[in-house]
Amino acid sequence: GIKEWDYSNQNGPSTWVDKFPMAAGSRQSPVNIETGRVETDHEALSSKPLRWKYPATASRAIVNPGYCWRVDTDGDGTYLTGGPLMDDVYKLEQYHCHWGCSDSRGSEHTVDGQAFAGELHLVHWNTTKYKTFAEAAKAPDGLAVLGVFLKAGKAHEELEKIARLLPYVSHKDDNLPINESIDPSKLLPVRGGRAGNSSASQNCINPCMRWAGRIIRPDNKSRDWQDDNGYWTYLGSLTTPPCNESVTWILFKRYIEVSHHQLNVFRNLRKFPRGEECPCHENHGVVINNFRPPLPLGNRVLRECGS
Ligand code: 1SD
Ligand code: ZN
Repeated sequence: GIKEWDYSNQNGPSTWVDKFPMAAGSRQSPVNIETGRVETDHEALSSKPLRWKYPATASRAIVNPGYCWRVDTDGDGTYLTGGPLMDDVYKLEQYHCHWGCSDSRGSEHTVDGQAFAGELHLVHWNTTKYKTFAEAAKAPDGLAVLGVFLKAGKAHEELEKIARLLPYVSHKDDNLPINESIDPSKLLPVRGGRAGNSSASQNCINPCMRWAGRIIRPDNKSRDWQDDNGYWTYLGSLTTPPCNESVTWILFKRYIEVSHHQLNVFRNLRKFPRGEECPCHENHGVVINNFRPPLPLGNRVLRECGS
């Protein structure tokens, strides 16, 4: 059938606005992060650390929606709170990934104009204020997405569990229950120990208060942002249609490493359903370059936080 949207020349990001007017809004994602212009949160946007917890059993099924791989989760027992989210408690709904055709592109957000090989998104919704994910997805403070950049390098152990399942969901609409433990917190680039009971890992990033007094970073890049165990945050949108302006973005400054081979496994997923003919004129119908290019930050403030 005729696709509503995708990443091709014909139905790609520049055309989404025709069918999804929200894509033309002033609070769109992704954006380019100019590290020299980030504001340190000297107002102490929140005096609370950003905290999260995911039971090791949270990952329930792996899905191929035709434009990425996605792991649907059982939100029970998961939470993300603090930092820019203040006291509201968000639950994990799913996580998924964006990647390129080569290791030099694939992320949605860029840092000083540089793209990474991929970007992982952990999508959460505000259970303090809303009753369902769908309701939250329409609200300005409804969703929170944790973003993690992927860089080609060493193989990633937790992502390897996902890579091993992908051949079973090679085609669009394929869906496979997950019967092993795939721990979303092991996908995050945060060092440090585990706390709490053994069935769930918990972690946190210290309050923005720690940054109090360090006013806007001078426009020099002498300090390597990769050394920071912190994050950038701004208000944005879903990066796929309908591009709802409902997301508080939280992007880790540290990347995780994933091997070239693991990225190639991602690049082998198909955009078309099992049994349908391969659209061989389009890269054999494989899912590649499933990222939206950056949009203007406009009047929005991009803050950094962390310890
Ligand atoms: O691309 C995802 C999309 O697949 C869907 O999961 C949506 C949430 O309903 O989120 C976007 S994104 O903004 O997290 N990329
Ligand atoms: Zn995404």
